[in-house]
Amino acid sequence: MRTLLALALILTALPSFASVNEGYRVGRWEVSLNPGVAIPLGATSDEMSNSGVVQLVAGYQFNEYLNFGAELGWQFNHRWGGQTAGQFAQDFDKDGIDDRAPFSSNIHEKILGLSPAVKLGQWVDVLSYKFRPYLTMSAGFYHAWTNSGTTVVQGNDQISGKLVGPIITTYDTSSNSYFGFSGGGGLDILVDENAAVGFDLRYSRITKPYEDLEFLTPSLRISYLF
Ligand SMILES: [Ca+2]
Repeated sequence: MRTLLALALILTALPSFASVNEGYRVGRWEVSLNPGVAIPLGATSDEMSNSGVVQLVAGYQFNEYLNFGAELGWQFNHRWGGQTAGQFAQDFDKDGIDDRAPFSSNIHEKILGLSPAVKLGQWVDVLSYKFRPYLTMSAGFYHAWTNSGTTVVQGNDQISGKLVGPIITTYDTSSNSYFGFSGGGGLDILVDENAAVGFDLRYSRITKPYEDLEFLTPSLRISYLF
């Protein structure tokens, strides 16, 4: 009887021993595709629209907490437009105060980011599911492109109330590199030994010489673990 009880205990314990050694934890690679939206924040929201974004993240699971790798992010369509502030600030009526008039454009900015990335989080069991809440940080290289085109300022200035424009300004194509960083967090849910889904929310800042660009990026996460 005692032997049977011991055997039963060992058998019930086996699955949990097995789960400790399951491959999704340590010593494996994780590749994630994160489709989402890059939403301009603060002054950046005066200059450009939201853009779709796709992040490709690859990392190695060094221990139960630390995943380290690299990420590639592609913001593929921020259309310039909003209010004349930041890099578009102008004093139309020459009264010494920058005006805030509406502007639109046919210029699109595309931004590619490439950075080493660290992810900190641990898988936890909740009911019969495995979740991993995590924090993530990255810092690295960003490159921004714009097509040639025009901006058109036209409308009532928010400060003076006077009608401004139309004022048409022509821009050449541009291509520049910057330093930037991002940080945030998210949640993975294991749906298979090799697959997880979840969501990610992060803040990113690209340091330009005359101003910084700031974005909030919510995205979905689809991960393959191998
Ligand atoms: Ca003015």
